[in-house]
Formats: sequence, C-alpha cells, structure tokens
Amino acid sequence: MNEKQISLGVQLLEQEFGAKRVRQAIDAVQKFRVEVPSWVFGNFGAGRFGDYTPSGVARNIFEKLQDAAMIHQLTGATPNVAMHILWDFTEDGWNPSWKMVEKVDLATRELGLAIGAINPTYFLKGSHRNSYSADEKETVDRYIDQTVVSAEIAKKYGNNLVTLWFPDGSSYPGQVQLSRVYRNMKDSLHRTMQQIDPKVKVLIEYKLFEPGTYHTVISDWGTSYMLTQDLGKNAGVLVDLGHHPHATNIEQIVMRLVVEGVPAGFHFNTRYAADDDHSVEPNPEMARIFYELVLGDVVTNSKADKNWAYMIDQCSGREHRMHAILHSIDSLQVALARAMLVDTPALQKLQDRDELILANRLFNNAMILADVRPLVAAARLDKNLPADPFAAYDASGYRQKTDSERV
Ligand code: AFD
Ligand code: MN
Ligand code: MN
Repeated sequence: MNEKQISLGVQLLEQEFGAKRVRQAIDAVQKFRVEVPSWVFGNFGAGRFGDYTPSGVARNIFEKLQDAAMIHQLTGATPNVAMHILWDFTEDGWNPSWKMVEKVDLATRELGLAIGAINPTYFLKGSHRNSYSADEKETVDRYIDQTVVSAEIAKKYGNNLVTLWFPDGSSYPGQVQLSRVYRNMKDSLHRTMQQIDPKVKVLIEYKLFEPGTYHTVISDWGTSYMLTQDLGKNAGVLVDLGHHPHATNIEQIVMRLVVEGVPAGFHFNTRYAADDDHSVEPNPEMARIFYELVLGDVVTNSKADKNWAYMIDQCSGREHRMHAILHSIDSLQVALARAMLVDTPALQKLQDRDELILANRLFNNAMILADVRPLVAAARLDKNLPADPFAAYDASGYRQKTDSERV
C-alpha cells in the first residue's frame, strides 16, 4: 500500500464512519502497547520434523532481546519484554540468579526496552507430580520461593506484574484426588501472596487441558477468579485465547471481568485445535474481544493502572520468528481499529428497536467488512514508523545479518 492508497483508504473510512471516529481509532492504534515474550524469538523446535527451525532463531536471551528491540523499532508498540524466570534468569536451569537478572536488565535497557511481566516457570524438572498442588513439600516450597523472587524482580526491574500459569492436573481419573490437589493449590497461592508486596499484580492464568488431559487444577476463568477471592486486591485473572473449550464466547468472559473490575490481562494468539499458540490473525473473534476492551476503556486508558495487561503468548515451530511476531502485532492493531470504528450509539438505537439483523450488520460493517489497513498504516506514518513493518524488516538487512550470524 503506497501513501496515496493509504490516504484514499482513510478518506473512504472517514466517509463511512466519520472523521472523528477514524481519528480516535488512529489515536488508539498509536497508544496501544503489548508485551512480547522473550521466548517467542527462541527455539521451540518442531519436534517430529527432525527438530527443524527456521534460520536466524535467537540462541540466547541477549539475541532474543536484540530481536525484541528490532520489533519495537519497526512497530513502536512493544517496549516491554515478558520473561520466564527459569529460562531467562538462571545459570543452572534450577535456581533464579540475581546476577542474570542484572545482566538481562542492563541489556534490555541498553536496547531501549524494559522488562515486562515475570513468569515463574513451574513446568521444568521436578513438576511431573504437579507444582503448586503437589503433595511434596520440597516441590511446593521451591516453587513458592521462585514466585516470591519473581515478584521481587517484577518490583525492582519489571512493571510490577507477575503472571502465573500452572501445568498442574492429571491424565487419568483416579490418578489424583481432585479435592486434595485443589486445596493444595489454594493453600500454596495463599502462602505466596502473604509474602508478596501488594503493589505487585499477580494474574492467574487458567487452561482447560494440557499437559493434563483428564483435568487441570485451574481449568477456567471461574476457578482463577474464585482462587483470587481470598488473595487480596492485587490478584486477578489472565485470559489466554488458546485455553478454552471450543466455541467458548471469550469476549463474554472479557466483558464480565471488565464490568466486575477484576484485575486482568490477556495473552494473545490464535488457535484452531487446542492450545496452538499460533500468531494472532485479524479474525472477527479478535475484533470482538477488542470491542469489549474498548467499551470498558481498559485498553488505551490514560490512567495506566486502569488498563489490562497485554501480552502476546505464542510459540513458533516452523514460522519465521520475526514474521510471526510482526504478524501478531499487525493483527492486534487491525482488531483494535475495527473495534474503535463501531458506532455504538447507533448500535444502541437498533438494539432498542429490537432490529436484530440490522444491529448485526452495523456491527459487522466495522468489525469484519471495513478495510482498516490504511488506517493502521496512517497511524504508523504519523508516528514516523514504517507504514509496512514487513517491508521495512525486509529492507533493513536484519534478516541477512542474523541468518548468517546465528548458526
Ligand atoms: C504455557 C501455557 C501458557 C503460559 C505459557 C507461559 O500454555 O499459555 O502462558 O506457558 O508460561 O505454554
Ligand atoms: Mn498464556
Ligand atoms: Mn498456552
């Protein structure tokens, strides 16, 4: 899309949706920030394909940070990098290391970035009989300590945000006592929160299945929410798009958490089958999720603490890492722009008149049918960012450089 096409496209949107709404959408796209996870740049392997990985994959945390800096340079949208404590801040793979934290923090700041959400790592060696819900005291203690350290890192070096995902569950009925592991989880969370500064927000992620195939201890948003109830005001719920049963109305979950004012965050990705962790696509579901976030004013609120925490949570196997993350950021901006274009007062009138189909059509004009690519491109140009981050990436020579260096 050249500059002429961009400005023509914006004019068409202005004619249809009004100049004011288009301006607000551009502002929102410019303000939107999302964290990238350090691990997205690394090697997850494609398992059965002979461990195939595309060229240029970052080999360590410092190369991951360089990639993150490049992405931020191209998009202006990703100043924070989320970290996994026992992937990014460890020397022996078992204990967190403050020396590593300092090194990584320094490298992050030197690249013009900052450390974002801290993720404790509950799924490494020693977790085959669960982590927080384990019966073994040493396992539980070890993981609680790791979480408390995560909160200290988040406070000192990060953005006061810790996000918890537990692999706890079981694969066979009878394998564990459901009530006992749930009580263990409750108790461990309680012990953790007593040791964490209430300034640090702790979001609990839920997931329907995997690795457990029969049950997961925290399987849905209701469980996450219930568990937060006696943990303090700094505990909340983390929604990950890949963690629900099929056909779940995820925007409705988002709406409930927004209306109830629950501290919350979102892990963006796309899924088709299970927890696919694919790049975000600009699909209608994503636009509908953003519509609820926009209505609730939790996405580009000028009071930063009113906004939800946003992170891309994807793991690439065969995908080119930089393309995969650029694709997600672009898709999120498209989804946000669509949500911003909805004429909510006009929609309300149709709802009042009980015009089901007309309401649906008005909604979808913005949410599905509008071509917002020129709007998103204009938002970038306006901020002296490349209109097309993919083209800018190709032209930068970064790919050739990393392809040849990282072998
Ligand atoms: C796992 C989970 C979850 C979590 C991520 C980082 O599925 O999405 O956010 O690890 O801990 O893959
Ligand atoms: Mn996640
Ligand atoms: Mn996941």
